[in-house]
Amino acid sequence: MLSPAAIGKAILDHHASLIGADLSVKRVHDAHSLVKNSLDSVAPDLKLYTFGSSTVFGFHEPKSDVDFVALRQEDIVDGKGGDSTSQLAKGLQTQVLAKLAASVRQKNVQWAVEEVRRARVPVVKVKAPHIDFDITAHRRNGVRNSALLRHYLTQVPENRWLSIAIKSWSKRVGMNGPVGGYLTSYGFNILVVYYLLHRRRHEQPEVEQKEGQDGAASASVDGKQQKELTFIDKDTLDVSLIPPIPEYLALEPPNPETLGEQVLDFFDFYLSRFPMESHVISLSHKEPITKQSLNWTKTAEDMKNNTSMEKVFYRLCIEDPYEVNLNVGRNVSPFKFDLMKKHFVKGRATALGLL
Ligand code: DUT
Ligand code: MG
Ligand code: MG
Ligand code: MG
Repeated sequence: MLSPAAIGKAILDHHASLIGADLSVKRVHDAHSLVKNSLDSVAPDLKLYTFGSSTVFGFHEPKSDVDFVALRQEDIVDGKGGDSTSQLAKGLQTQVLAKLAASVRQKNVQWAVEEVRRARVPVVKVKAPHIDFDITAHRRNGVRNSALLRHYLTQVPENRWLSIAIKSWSKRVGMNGPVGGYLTSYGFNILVVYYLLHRRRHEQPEVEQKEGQDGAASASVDGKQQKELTFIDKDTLDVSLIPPIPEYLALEPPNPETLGEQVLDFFDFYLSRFPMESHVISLSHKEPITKQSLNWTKTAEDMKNNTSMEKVFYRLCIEDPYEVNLNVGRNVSPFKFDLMKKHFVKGRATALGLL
Protein backbone atom coordinates (compact mmCIF):
# COMPACT_ATOMS: atom_id res chain seq x y z
CA MET A 1 0.00 0.00 0.00
CA LEU A 2 1.29 3.41 -0.96
CA SER A 3 1.63 5.92 1.85
CA PRO A 4 -0.28 9.21 1.60
CA ALA A 5 3.02 11.11 1.78
CA ALA A 6 4.45 9.14 -1.16
CA ILE A 7 1.29 9.74 -3.20
CA GLY A 8 1.35 13.47 -2.44
CA LYS A 9 5.02 13.71 -3.32
CA ALA A 10 4.50 11.89 -6.65
CA ILE A 11 1.73 14.35 -7.55
CA LEU A 12 3.82 17.37 -6.61
CA ASP A 13 6.81 16.07 -8.60
CA HIS A 14 4.56 15.52 -11.61
CA HIS A 15 3.25 19.08 -11.43
CA ALA A 16 6.50 20.72 -10.31
CA SER A 17 6.35 23.18 -13.21
CA LEU A 18 3.16 24.74 -11.81
CA ILE A 19 4.82 25.97 -8.64
CA GLY A 20 5.81 29.59 -8.97
CA ALA A 21 4.74 29.56 -12.63
CA ASP A 22 4.26 33.32 -12.81
CA LEU A 23 5.13 33.34 -16.48
CA SER A 24 1.98 31.58 -17.57
CA VAL A 25 -0.19 34.55 -16.52
CA LYS A 26 1.19 36.37 -19.53
CA ARG A 27 -0.22 33.70 -21.87
CA VAL A 28 -3.78 34.33 -20.68
CA HIS A 29 -3.39 38.09 -21.12
CA ASP A 30 -1.82 37.63 -24.56
CA ALA A 31 -4.58 35.29 -25.70
CA HIS A 32 -7.17 37.70 -24.34
CA SER A 33 -5.76 40.66 -26.29
CA LEU A 34 -5.53 38.63 -29.50
CA VAL A 35 -9.16 37.52 -29.29
CA LYS A 36 -10.28 40.97 -28.12
CA ASN A 37 -8.53 42.50 -31.09
CA SER A 38 -10.56 40.35 -33.49
CA LEU A 39 -13.74 40.91 -31.52
CA ASP A 40 -13.30 44.69 -31.66
CA SER A 41 -13.28 44.63 -35.43
CA VAL A 42 -16.58 42.70 -35.69
CA ALA A 43 -18.55 43.49 -32.50
CA PRO A 44 -16.85 46.26 -30.50
CA ASP A 45 -19.70 46.47 -27.99
CA LEU A 46 -19.03 42.93 -26.70
CA LYS A 47 -16.87 42.37 -23.64
CA LEU A 48 -14.54 39.40 -23.48
CA TYR A 49 -14.55 37.25 -20.33
CA THR A 50 -12.04 34.54 -19.44
CA PHE A 51 -12.98 31.44 -17.46
CA GLY A 52 -12.18 27.71 -16.94
CA SER A 53 -10.67 26.05 -13.89
CA SER A 54 -7.03 27.10 -14.14
CA THR A 55 -7.62 30.37 -15.96
CA VAL A 56 -10.09 31.26 -13.23
CA PHE A 57 -7.02 31.54 -11.02
CA GLY A 58 -5.35 33.78 -13.59
CA PHE A 59 -2.81 31.26 -14.84
CA HIS A 60 -2.45 28.87 -17.73
CA GLU A 61 -1.75 25.17 -17.35
CA PRO A 62 0.30 23.75 -20.22
CA LYS A 63 -2.31 21.14 -21.24
CA SER A 64 -5.42 23.30 -20.78
CA ASP A 65 -7.29 25.48 -23.16
CA VAL A 66 -8.34 29.02 -22.30
CA ASP A 67 -12.09 29.57 -22.37
CA PHE A 68 -13.49 32.91 -23.54
CA VAL A 69 -17.00 34.23 -23.84
CA ALA A 70 -18.09 37.43 -25.61
CA LEU A 71 -20.85 39.04 -23.54
CA ARG A 72 -23.25 41.86 -24.38
CA GLN A 73 -23.75 44.69 -21.92
CA GLU A 74 -27.24 43.32 -21.21
CA ASP A 75 -25.81 39.90 -20.27
CA ILE A 76 -23.48 41.56 -17.78
CA VAL A 77 -26.05 43.91 -16.27
CA ASP A 78 -28.39 40.94 -15.74
CA GLY A 79 -25.48 38.99 -14.29
CA LYS A 80 -27.61 36.41 -12.48
CA GLY A 81 -29.84 35.74 -15.47
CA GLY A 82 -30.25 32.29 -16.96
CA ASP A 83 -28.90 31.57 -20.44
CA SER A 84 -31.47 31.01 -23.13
CA THR A 85 -31.26 27.72 -25.01
CA SER A 86 -33.77 28.72 -27.70
CA GLN A 87 -32.94 28.23 -31.38
CA LEU A 88 -33.15 32.01 -31.77
CA ALA A 89 -30.54 32.60 -29.07
CA LYS A 90 -28.29 29.93 -30.55
CA GLY A 91 -28.72 31.47 -34.01
CA LEU A 92 -27.53 34.86 -32.73
CA GLN A 93 -24.56 33.26 -31.01
CA THR A 94 -23.62 31.38 -34.19
CA GLN A 95 -23.78 34.62 -36.23
CA VAL A 96 -21.46 36.53 -33.90
CA LEU A 97 -19.09 33.59 -33.69
CA ALA A 98 -18.96 33.22 -37.50
CA LYS A 99 -17.88 36.87 -37.85
CA LEU A 100 -15.38 36.49 -35.06
CA ALA A 101 -13.96 33.28 -36.55
CA ALA A 102 -13.53 35.01 -39.92
CA SER A 103 -11.66 37.86 -38.28
CA VAL A 104 -9.43 35.55 -36.22
CA ARG A 105 -8.60 33.59 -39.39
CA GLN A 106 -7.81 36.71 -41.36
CA LYS A 107 -5.53 38.14 -38.69
CA ASN A 108 -3.78 34.86 -37.89
CA VAL A 109 -3.61 32.85 -41.08
CA GLN A 110 -1.54 30.02 -39.68
CA TRP A 111 -3.93 29.16 -36.83
CA ALA A 112 -6.52 26.38 -37.00
CA VAL A 113 -9.95 27.93 -36.45
CA GLU A 114 -12.94 25.60 -36.26
CA GLU A 115 -16.58 26.63 -35.89
CA VAL A 116 -18.75 24.13 -34.02
CA ARG A 117 -22.33 25.18 -34.75
CA ARG A 118 -24.45 22.18 -33.91
CA ALA A 119 -23.31 21.58 -30.35
CA ARG A 120 -25.48 22.38 -27.31
CA VAL A 121 -23.29 25.46 -26.99
CA PRO A 122 -21.99 26.91 -30.30
CA VAL A 123 -18.25 27.45 -30.01
CA VAL A 124 -15.21 28.51 -32.01
CA LYS A 125 -12.16 26.36 -31.31
CA VAL A 126 -8.78 27.91 -32.01
CA LYS A 127 -5.42 26.19 -32.02
CA ALA A 128 -2.59 28.70 -31.87
CA PRO A 129 1.09 28.03 -31.15
CA HIS A 130 1.47 27.14 -27.42
CA ILE A 131 -2.18 27.81 -26.62
CA ASP A 132 -5.67 26.58 -27.54
CA PHE A 133 -8.82 28.48 -26.86
CA ASP A 134 -12.58 28.09 -27.00
CA ILE A 135 -14.76 31.10 -27.68
CA THR A 136 -18.51 31.21 -27.01
CA ALA A 137 -20.96 34.10 -27.11
CA HIS A 138 -23.74 35.60 -24.96
CA ARG A 139 -23.57 32.88 -22.31
CA ARG A 140 -22.97 33.68 -18.65
CA ASN A 141 -23.07 30.17 -17.23
CA GLY A 142 -19.40 29.30 -17.77
CA VAL A 143 -18.26 32.52 -16.09
CA ARG A 144 -20.61 31.88 -13.18
CA ASN A 145 -19.74 28.21 -12.70
CA SER A 146 -15.99 28.92 -12.92
CA ALA A 147 -16.37 31.66 -10.31
CA LEU A 148 -18.37 29.28 -8.11
CA LEU A 149 -15.59 26.68 -8.33
CA ARG A 150 -12.99 29.36 -7.63
CA HIS A 151 -14.87 30.49 -4.53
CA TYR A 152 -15.00 26.93 -3.26
CA LEU A 153 -11.39 26.14 -4.02
CA THR A 154 -10.12 29.32 -2.38
CA GLN A 155 -11.86 28.58 0.93
CA VAL A 156 -9.01 26.16 1.56
CA PRO A 157 -6.34 27.02 -1.05
CA GLU A 158 -4.49 23.66 -0.71
CA ASN A 159 -7.60 22.01 -2.16
CA ARG A 160 -6.67 23.41 -5.57
CA TRP A 161 -4.12 20.62 -5.71
CA LEU A 162 -6.76 17.93 -5.49
CA SER A 163 -8.56 19.57 -8.40
CA ILE A 164 -5.34 19.76 -10.45
CA ALA A 165 -4.36 16.18 -9.60
CA ILE A 166 -7.75 14.64 -10.46
CA LYS A 167 -8.19 16.64 -13.66
CA SER A 168 -4.73 15.80 -14.95
CA TRP A 169 -5.17 12.10 -14.09
CA SER A 170 -8.54 12.05 -15.89
CA LYS A 171 -6.77 13.28 -19.03
CA ARG A 172 -3.88 10.80 -18.74
CA VAL A 173 -6.21 7.81 -18.49
CA GLY A 174 -8.44 9.00 -21.33
CA MET A 175 -11.56 9.69 -19.27
CA ASN A 176 -11.64 13.42 -20.00
CA GLY A 177 -13.26 14.88 -23.07
CA PRO A 178 -16.70 15.78 -24.33
CA VAL A 179 -16.65 13.28 -27.22
CA GLY A 180 -15.76 9.69 -26.49
CA GLY A 181 -14.78 10.77 -23.02
CA TYR A 182 -16.68 10.30 -19.83
CA LEU A 183 -16.68 13.77 -18.31
CA THR A 184 -15.12 17.13 -19.07
CA SER A 185 -12.67 18.78 -16.69
CA TYR A 186 -15.61 20.78 -15.49
CA GLY A 187 -17.39 17.55 -14.50
CA PHE A 188 -14.35 16.30 -12.61
CA ASN A 189 -14.09 19.61 -10.79
CA ILE A 190 -17.68 19.32 -9.60
CA LEU A 191 -16.85 15.81 -8.34
CA VAL A 192 -13.90 17.26 -6.40
CA VAL A 193 -15.85 20.12 -4.84
CA TYR A 194 -18.81 17.91 -3.97
CA TYR A 195 -16.46 15.45 -2.31
CA LEU A 196 -14.85 18.26 -0.27
CA LEU A 197 -18.26 19.54 0.82
CA HIS A 198 -19.83 16.20 1.67
CA ARG A 199 -16.99 13.87 2.59
CA ARG A 200 -18.11 13.71 6.23
CA ARG A 201 -21.74 13.22 5.45
CA HIS A 202 -21.86 9.81 3.85
CA GLU A 203 -19.62 8.32 6.47
CA GLN A 204 -20.96 5.62 8.76
CA PRO A 205 -19.35 6.47 12.12
CA GLU A 206 -20.30 9.70 13.87
CA VAL A 207 -17.51 12.23 13.37
CA GLU A 208 -17.03 15.14 15.68
CA GLN A 209 -16.99 18.46 13.85
CA LYS A 210 -15.06 21.30 15.38
CA GLU A 211 -15.12 24.97 14.48
CA GLY A 212 -11.73 25.90 12.95
CA GLN A 213 -9.98 29.18 13.77
CA ASP A 214 -10.96 30.72 10.45
CA GLY A 215 -14.60 29.74 10.76
CA ALA A 216 -14.34 26.67 8.52
CA ALA A 217 -15.27 23.52 10.40
CA SER A 218 -12.53 20.93 10.75
CA ALA A 219 -12.96 17.22 10.79
CA SER A 220 -10.54 14.42 11.13
CA VAL A 221 -9.66 12.23 8.18
CA ASP A 222 -7.52 9.36 9.42
CA GLY A 223 -6.95 11.18 12.67
CA LYS A 224 -5.66 14.41 11.10
CA GLN A 225 -7.46 17.71 10.95
CA GLN A 226 -8.71 18.81 7.54
CA LYS A 227 -10.62 22.01 7.02
CA GLU A 228 -14.17 21.59 5.80
CA LEU A 229 -15.84 23.79 3.20
CA THR A 230 -18.79 26.08 3.73
CA PHE A 231 -21.73 25.76 1.35
CA ILE A 232 -22.16 28.66 -1.13
CA ASP A 233 -25.56 29.59 -2.52
CA LYS A 234 -24.87 29.36 -6.28
CA ASP A 235 -27.51 32.00 -7.01
CA THR A 236 -25.31 34.66 -5.40
CA LEU A 237 -22.77 34.45 -8.26
CA ASP A 238 -23.28 37.51 -10.45
CA VAL A 239 -21.37 38.19 -13.66
CA SER A 240 -21.52 41.93 -13.10
CA LEU A 241 -19.34 41.39 -10.01
CA ILE A 242 -16.86 38.99 -11.63
CA PRO A 243 -13.74 40.47 -13.28
CA PRO A 244 -13.41 39.71 -17.06
CA ILE A 245 -9.83 38.53 -16.52
CA PRO A 246 -9.57 36.68 -13.21
CA GLU A 247 -7.06 37.86 -10.67
CA TYR A 248 -3.94 35.70 -10.47
CA LEU A 249 -3.71 33.64 -7.33
CA ALA A 250 -0.34 31.99 -6.74
CA LEU A 251 -0.46 28.25 -6.19
CA GLU A 252 1.23 27.43 -2.89
CA PRO A 253 2.76 23.98 -2.44
CA PRO A 254 0.58 21.82 -0.17
CA ASN A 255 1.46 19.34 2.54
CA PRO A 256 2.13 16.17 0.48
CA GLU A 257 0.68 13.88 3.13
CA THR A 258 -2.61 15.81 3.28
CA LEU A 259 -2.83 15.77 -0.51
CA GLY A 260 -2.18 12.02 -0.60
CA GLU A 261 -4.85 11.41 2.03
CA GLN A 262 -7.33 13.50 0.09
CA VAL A 263 -6.67 11.57 -3.11
CA LEU A 264 -7.24 8.23 -1.34
CA ASP A 265 -10.34 9.53 0.40
CA PHE A 266 -11.74 11.05 -2.82
CA PHE A 267 -11.69 7.58 -4.40
CA ASP A 268 -13.05 5.90 -1.26
CA PHE A 269 -15.89 8.41 -1.17
CA TYR A 270 -17.04 7.72 -4.73
CA LEU A 271 -16.26 3.99 -4.68
CA SER A 272 -17.97 3.17 -1.43
CA ARG A 273 -19.55 6.00 0.55
CA PHE A 274 -21.52 8.16 -1.88
CA PRO A 275 -24.75 6.38 -2.92
CA MET A 276 -24.11 6.69 -6.66
CA GLU A 277 -27.12 4.57 -7.68
CA SER A 278 -29.70 6.71 -5.90
CA HIS A 279 -28.16 10.18 -5.47
CA VAL A 280 -27.06 13.18 -7.50
CA ILE A 281 -23.75 15.03 -7.15
CA SER A 282 -24.96 18.60 -6.92
CA LEU A 283 -23.69 22.00 -5.81
CA SER A 284 -27.19 23.47 -6.03
CA HIS A 285 -28.52 22.13 -2.75
CA LYS A 286 -27.04 22.08 0.71
CA GLU A 287 -28.56 18.71 1.50
CA PRO A 288 -28.05 15.54 -0.58
CA ILE A 289 -30.63 15.03 -3.29
CA THR A 290 -31.91 11.93 -5.02
CA LYS A 291 -32.21 11.05 -8.70
CA GLN A 292 -35.88 10.43 -8.07
CA SER A 293 -36.43 14.05 -6.94
CA LEU A 294 -35.07 15.37 -10.27
CA ASN A 295 -36.85 12.66 -12.22
CA TRP A 296 -33.45 11.45 -13.42
CA THR A 297 -34.57 7.87 -13.57
CA LYS A 298 -34.24 4.87 -15.85
CA THR A 299 -37.74 5.59 -17.18
CA ALA A 300 -36.81 9.20 -18.04
CA GLU A 301 -33.61 7.92 -19.67
CA ASP A 302 -35.54 5.47 -21.86
CA MET A 303 -38.09 8.10 -22.84
CA LYS A 304 -35.40 10.63 -23.81
CA ASN A 305 -33.41 8.08 -25.77
CA ASN A 306 -36.46 7.12 -27.80
CA THR A 307 -37.05 10.68 -28.91
CA SER A 308 -33.73 12.49 -29.22
CA MET A 309 -30.54 11.98 -31.19
CA GLU A 310 -28.04 12.47 -28.39
CA LYS A 311 -28.23 9.67 -25.84
CA VAL A 312 -28.59 10.76 -22.25
CA PHE A 313 -27.76 8.59 -19.26
CA TYR A 314 -28.66 8.98 -15.61
CA ARG A 315 -26.10 6.56 -14.16
CA LEU A 316 -23.51 9.10 -13.03
CA CYS A 317 -25.67 12.08 -12.12
CA ILE A 318 -24.04 15.51 -11.74
CA GLU A 319 -26.44 18.42 -11.68
CA ASP A 320 -25.22 21.48 -13.57
CA PRO A 321 -25.56 24.42 -11.18
CA TYR A 322 -26.85 26.85 -13.80
CA GLU A 323 -28.23 24.91 -16.78
CA VAL A 324 -31.81 23.77 -16.44
CA ASN A 325 -32.22 20.02 -16.03
CA LEU A 326 -28.75 19.15 -17.34
CA ASN A 327 -26.77 16.13 -16.21
CA VAL A 328 -23.06 16.88 -16.64
CA GLY A 329 -22.56 13.08 -16.51
CA ARG A 330 -25.09 12.43 -19.30
CA ASN A 331 -22.50 10.77 -21.60
CA VAL A 332 -21.60 8.14 -19.04
CA SER A 333 -23.30 4.99 -20.33
CA PRO A 334 -23.63 1.91 -18.12
CA PHE A 335 -20.54 0.51 -19.86
CA LYS A 336 -18.50 3.68 -19.25
CA PHE A 337 -19.83 3.82 -15.70
CA ASP A 338 -18.30 0.40 -14.99
CA LEU A 339 -15.03 1.33 -16.66
CA MET A 340 -14.92 4.53 -14.69
CA LYS A 341 -15.18 2.60 -11.43
CA LYS A 342 -12.27 0.44 -12.59
CA HIS A 343 -10.24 3.58 -13.34
CA PHE A 344 -11.06 4.83 -9.85
CA VAL A 345 -9.86 1.59 -8.24
CA LYS A 346 -6.67 1.68 -10.30
CA GLY A 347 -6.14 5.41 -9.70
CA ARG A 348 -6.36 4.79 -5.96
CA ALA A 349 -3.89 1.90 -6.05
CA THR A 350 -1.30 3.60 -8.27
CA ALA A 351 -1.17 7.19 -6.98
CA LEU A 352 -3.13 8.35 -10.03
CA GLY A 353 -0.93 6.18 -12.24
CA LEU A 354 2.20 8.01 -11.05
CA LEU A 355 3.63 5.17 -8.90
N1 DUT B 1 -18.28 24.40 -19.11
C1 DUT B 1 -19.62 24.38 -18.90
N2 DUT B 1 -20.30 23.23 -19.15
C2 DUT B 1 -19.68 22.11 -19.57
C3 DUT B 1 -18.30 22.13 -19.78
C4 DUT B 1 -17.63 23.30 -19.54
O1 DUT B 1 -20.21 25.38 -18.49
O2 DUT B 1 -20.35 21.08 -19.78
C5 DUT B 1 -17.57 25.66 -18.85
C6 DUT B 1 -17.26 25.81 -17.39
C7 DUT B 1 -15.84 25.45 -17.28
C8 DUT B 1 -15.32 25.88 -18.63
O3 DUT B 1 -16.40 25.69 -19.54
O4 DUT B 1 -15.24 26.11 -16.23
C9 DUT B 1 -14.16 25.11 -19.10
O5 DUT B 1 -14.46 23.76 -19.14
P1 DUT B 1 -13.35 22.69 -19.41
O6 DUT B 1 -14.02 21.37 -19.34
O7 DUT B 1 -12.54 23.08 -20.59
O8 DUT B 1 -12.51 22.77 -18.12
P2 DUT B 1 -11.27 23.56 -17.68
O9 DUT B 1 -11.57 23.77 -16.27
O10 DUT B 1 -11.03 24.76 -18.49
O11 DUT B 1 -10.12 22.52 -17.80
P3 DUT B 1 -9.10 22.19 -18.96
O12 DUT B 1 -9.29 23.16 -20.04
O13 DUT B 1 -7.81 22.25 -18.28
O14 DUT B 1 -9.42 20.80 -19.38
MG1 MG C 1 -10.65 24.89 -20.34
MG1 MG D 1 -11.16 22.01 -21.68
MG1 MG E 1 -12.75 24.64 -23.05
